[in-house]
Amino acid sequence: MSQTVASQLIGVLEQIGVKQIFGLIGDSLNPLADAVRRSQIEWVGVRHEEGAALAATGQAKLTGQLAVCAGTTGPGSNHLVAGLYEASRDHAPVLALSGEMPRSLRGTDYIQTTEPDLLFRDVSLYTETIATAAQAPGVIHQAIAAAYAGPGVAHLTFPQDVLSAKAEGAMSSLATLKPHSEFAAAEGDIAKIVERIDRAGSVVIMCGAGCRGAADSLRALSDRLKAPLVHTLRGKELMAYDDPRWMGGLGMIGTKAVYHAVQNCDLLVMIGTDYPYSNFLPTKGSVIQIDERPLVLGRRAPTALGVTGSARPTLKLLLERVSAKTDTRFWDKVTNERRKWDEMLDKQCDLKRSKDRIHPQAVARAVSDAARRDAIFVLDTGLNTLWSGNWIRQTGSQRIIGSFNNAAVGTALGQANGVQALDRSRQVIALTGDGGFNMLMGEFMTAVHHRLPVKAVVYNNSALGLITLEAESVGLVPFREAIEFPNPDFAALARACGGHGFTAREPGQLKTALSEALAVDGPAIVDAVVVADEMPNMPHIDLEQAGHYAVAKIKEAVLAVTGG
Ligand SMILES: Cc1ncc(C[n+]2csc(CCOP(=O)(O)OP(=O)(O)O)c2C)c(N)n1
Ligand SMILES: [Mg+2]
Repeated sequence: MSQTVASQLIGVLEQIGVKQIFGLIGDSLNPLADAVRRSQIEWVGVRHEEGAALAATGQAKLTGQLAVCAGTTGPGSNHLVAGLYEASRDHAPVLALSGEMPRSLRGTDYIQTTEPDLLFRDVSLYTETIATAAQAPGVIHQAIAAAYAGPGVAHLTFPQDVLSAKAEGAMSSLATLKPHSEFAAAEGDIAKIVERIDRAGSVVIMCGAGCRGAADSLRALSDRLKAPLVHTLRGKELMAYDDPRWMGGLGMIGTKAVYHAVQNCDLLVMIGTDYPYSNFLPTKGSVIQIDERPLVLGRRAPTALGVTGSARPTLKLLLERVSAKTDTRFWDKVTNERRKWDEMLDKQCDLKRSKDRIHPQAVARAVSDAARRDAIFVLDTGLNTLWSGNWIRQTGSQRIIGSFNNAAVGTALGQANGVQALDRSRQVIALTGDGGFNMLMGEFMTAVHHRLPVKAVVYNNSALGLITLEAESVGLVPFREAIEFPNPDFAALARACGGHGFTAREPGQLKTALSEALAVDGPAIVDAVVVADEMPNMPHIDLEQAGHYAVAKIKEAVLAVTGG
């Protein structure tokens, strides 16, 4: 049988190391599925295309390698878009494939008509419709190159008749389709950084996701400069929580010790981070930023020196050059404050805090304590991000991914499925709010279907919890009818789907529910019923906001008494 465009595409993906395609089959994708059927690539059929995009994104975020998802004509592909924003915002290389009606029907307002290149324009670095077989090799190459170059999303639309057409030509440059290499900062820039570091009294090093692989150099630099290491949420996973240099995070998912360190140091060195919350960054003092992306330099804080370079090789050069510092007073102060903060965290997550109610912090800490040393945590968005982000104590060999730039609710389970599909023996734990879990609950069936032993821990507060807080923080009365909702019995749901279900309603049940869930062979849900009105910590106390809380609390109390 002669090669079709579909089999040519699948052949290319196989050769560059793609192992799975996440998708939901339909008319126009039939020729593609037929090519997958005859290949080494596994087709992972999902229940909702957003789940496919999220699964591919989860893989790409974790590995930095191209991952692939597919949706069929019109509505099928439309469903991919929301999930793809995860890849676009977190710079993960994903190739999205849309099936499309045969070319002869285009432009006639036929059923399921869309303009995929328009629809995918915003989320993609590259989007193209392949109109002829001869065009396919070049355009497929360009799409994958674009996904890696961003990194980000590339999108291709294949009309059904093009997919099944006889292939023309071949792709010649597969070897170039890979993640870009790291590069060190230029010699002149290194000299400027060294000069500023040598001149500074206290130095703080802020580490983002771009520091992956550079933990040893960061430790050495921290020791040499007596400089606390602080991190963004995406950087949290890089070192163990109990490394004395790893002082904690900056921001709402962070500590007061770190906030003070960042505000009071003489020099903040930001490496591999585009940390967006400027109000937590110094307004005075001096900032140096080192990043591979020239575009991100200096845009979040007044920055005295911006340098392009990858973290690992640049740190190695700096280590050879910076002078050692001996004064540990700043370091000691931060360490001291950090110890106090950690003690406070321990108290807040103590299961004995209440007899009959589970505080959400205790859920995060219990998951963290029970997880394997190389587990992968996938966090969802909401109040639950604060609980998971602040109370998980990472080992340094665990991974933590989430929706940290897109901040989308309902993204954890789909991403967890993709990550689990890479290695079914690795422990993957999705930590999600009940609102988030409800959104793509059907993806639990994807896990059951494909024997993906994902564990989903649901913080069940019967509410879109963060929205209560958001309303209160601007002085509004939370609109309870819009915020609260009923839940199914998640444990029963898990069992109805063919998975395992566990419930914890009281503190005494939490550890057993978790350990049983982590011990079972297949996918499981832990329904953790938590206190709904828990207040998060405010490492950065904003008095104006605190005032708004008070106003809202009073308004609420009045409503409760007067009945509105
Ligand atoms: C897709 C999406 N829809 C809506 C929002 C706005 N939003 C942010 S947090 C949140 C509440 C999430 O509720 P839940 O999953 O129950 O988590 P909780 O805050 O209760 O822990 C909402 C609706 C969003 N960020 N993403
Ligand atoms: Mg909730």
